[in-house]
Amino acid sequence: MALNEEDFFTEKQTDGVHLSLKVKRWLLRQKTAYQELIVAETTELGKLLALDGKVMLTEADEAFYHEMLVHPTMMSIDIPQKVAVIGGGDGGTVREVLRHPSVQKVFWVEIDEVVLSACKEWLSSVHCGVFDDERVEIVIAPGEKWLPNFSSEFDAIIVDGTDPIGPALPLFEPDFFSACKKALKPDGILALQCGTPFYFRDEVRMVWRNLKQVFEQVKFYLGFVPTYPSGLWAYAMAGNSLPNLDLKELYRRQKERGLINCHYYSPEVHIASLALPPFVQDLLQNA
Ligand code: AG3
Repeated sequence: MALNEEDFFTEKQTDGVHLSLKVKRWLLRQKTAYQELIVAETTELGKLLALDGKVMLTEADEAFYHEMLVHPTMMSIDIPQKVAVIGGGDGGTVREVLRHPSVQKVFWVEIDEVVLSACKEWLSSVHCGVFDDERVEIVIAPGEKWLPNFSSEFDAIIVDGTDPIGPALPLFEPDFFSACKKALKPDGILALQCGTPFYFRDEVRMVWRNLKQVFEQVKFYLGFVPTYPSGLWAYAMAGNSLPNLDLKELYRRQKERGLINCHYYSPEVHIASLALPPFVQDLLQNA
């Protein structure tokens, strides 16, 4: 059978660079109150979740992203107990948070109920049942409206939003970061994804500037996510004082927490991810 355009999902990563994934079966295409949602079965990368034409995850590489968003921060906290996850309607981020055995409570704050129910139905390999975990409380609300209600409450806040443009923009602005700072315990840590320093130079700079304006300490680090624009993805950790953990201490914590069988995260990768190539250093220096 000849291929036609309908057999591919295409993300326009930039005006001149598109990524196309061949689709075996379209499972869901729905306009929600906030965005257009697509779930499809691809031929090579498992199921795909896309919002507003952007790849949120494929089953093949979602762990690369979720592990790197969550573990560098969670491992940097001595005994993480109370965590807020903002966004991440597919459940992958909450799944990784719950792998740290000291966690007692996760507030999972997602703006779009339709995304939650679609992911619950179609992406069980991603959420692995976290919807029914008794430590998890789901809140349907915009993160930037919900978070300002809290003071000194959370060990970690993890923001799993879409790109720092469009509807998710409030989650990258100084007002929201100030609310995060207030809602964190004194040695709590904020983690977020910041886009790609290769294509989204201005956005990455903007996030860096806004974080530096609010937090005493900010660290950027990088990971590889094959289906995201350029593959090279930036994340940030921010707090009053971020610990510098050495390999030995990371190994100790990894063992103590039973955080084994990761696909991407390891103590070595944790430390290596903080080394920024000169082009990224330059980008941030001139932010
Ligand atoms: N959150 C960040 C996805 C950003 C990808 N950007 C893009 N494809 N242009 C993903 C949600 C996964 N839990």
